[in-house]
Amino acid sequence: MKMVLEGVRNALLRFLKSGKSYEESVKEFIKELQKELIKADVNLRVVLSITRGIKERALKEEPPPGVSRREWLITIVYEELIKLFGGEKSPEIKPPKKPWVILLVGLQGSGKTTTAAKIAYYYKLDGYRVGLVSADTYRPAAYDQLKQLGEKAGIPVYGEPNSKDAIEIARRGVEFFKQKGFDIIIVDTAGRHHKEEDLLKEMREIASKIKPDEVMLVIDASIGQQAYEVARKFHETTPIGTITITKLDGTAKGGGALSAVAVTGATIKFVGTGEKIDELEVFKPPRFVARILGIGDIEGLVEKVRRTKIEFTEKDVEEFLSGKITMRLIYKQLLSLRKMGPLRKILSMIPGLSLKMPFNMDIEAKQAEQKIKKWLAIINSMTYEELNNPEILDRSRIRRIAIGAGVEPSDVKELIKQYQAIKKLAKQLKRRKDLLEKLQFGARI
Ligand SMILES: Nc1nc2c(ncn2[C@@H]2O[C@H](COP(=O)(O)OP(=O)(O)OP(=O)(O)O)[C@@H](O)[C@H]2O)c(=O)[nH]1
Ligand SMILES: [Mg+2]
Repeated sequence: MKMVLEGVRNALLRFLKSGKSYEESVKEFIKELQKELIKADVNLRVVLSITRGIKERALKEEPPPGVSRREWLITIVYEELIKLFGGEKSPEIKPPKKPWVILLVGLQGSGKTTTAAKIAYYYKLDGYRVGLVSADTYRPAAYDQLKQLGEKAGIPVYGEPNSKDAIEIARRGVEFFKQKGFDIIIVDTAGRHHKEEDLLKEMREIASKIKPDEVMLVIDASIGQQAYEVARKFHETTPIGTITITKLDGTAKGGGALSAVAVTGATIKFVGTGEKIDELEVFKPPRFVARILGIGDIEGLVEKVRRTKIEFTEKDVEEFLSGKITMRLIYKQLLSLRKMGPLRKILSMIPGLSLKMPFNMDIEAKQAEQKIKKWLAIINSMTYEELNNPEILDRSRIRRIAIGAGVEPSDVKELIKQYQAIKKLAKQLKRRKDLLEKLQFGARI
């Protein structure tokens, strides 16, 4: 996919390398970001609100330990851009039932026929039996166009080139494939009406006749933020289930179209990135944004920051279950507790274990937050040696750590107690795990 918003990445790189003060560079970066978003035709009000949000977070938020403020800004930009393009959610691709009927609608030339073939091909590769229906009676040789595309991809096409009744063709086409036991049926419609009302009317009639499981609106990315109005108008006529944005490869306005559609709350399912049959991608905002921000250096940084934020690796869990506990692991647990503690979730999924993590016991939410802050500061004041082997913490070390963290020695002792509790718990767990494994081993023999 050709880069929409490529400039954002360059601006970020400049920001990372800038010799100016952090505040100065943030300001400069924000200006460039605004320019880039406007160039991509993102709505001005949206541009201002998103850049204001980024600036505020950049100046106020403290990065997690081990991450510099400059690196942290990348995460902020990453997260805010994801929101701009529709959030973390991924579209549902797998049809929830069979047969699944998709009705494609959209303005003239938006790419419906091409997209119909692309989607058919996409699902065919996924192992579905897919049929195409040509219900366009306006465009000359519309049936031939779809037939040719279908032939290339090995997908059967239903059409009645001599009929003018689009609604009946659609109905019979869907019936034809249903009877043959096809999994997915895609109906291509006309965009070429003299008046827009006629188009909307036909679309409503076809929809009420064939009762599609999914109405997909196809929008050409080059209309930029006008995509908002188009999506809204179509949605008013027939509830639009999903949206595909085409020609993202050929326009600088793709950012505008994507963000405008995201604002309507509609799900962008696919994006078209070229004329060829395989130039179609499932639209996942995080992946899309990661790509805007670029591969290599920036992506690595985002990863690093994300990993600091995203709790546990498999190795951590393994270490925990093997009873090997370090302060590092506890540190991660503390960080993750701020967001629900997946380790705890993992533990709760182990059969036969209903346990409470000591960290969660009897601590009210607010107090917990304060305590977690304190504990994080304490762990930050420990040496590597102490982190890996907390047993060596004696009175003088505890005092040093307390002074470094700006807390009382009793706070440090409390953390050590928690550490010991977790360690004990891990040992019990290990015993049960060993036992479980033995039992399973025994069962296999
Ligand atoms: N570059 C590029 N071209 C595309 C893409 N999708 C469609 N096109 C081109 O856009 C033109 C119009 O595509 P169609 O699929 O015929 O559009 P349509 O909506 O069916 O048009 P009507 O049936 O006349 O309403 C064709 O030349 C396609 O090759 C895309 O993702 N990228
Ligand atoms: Mg067409």
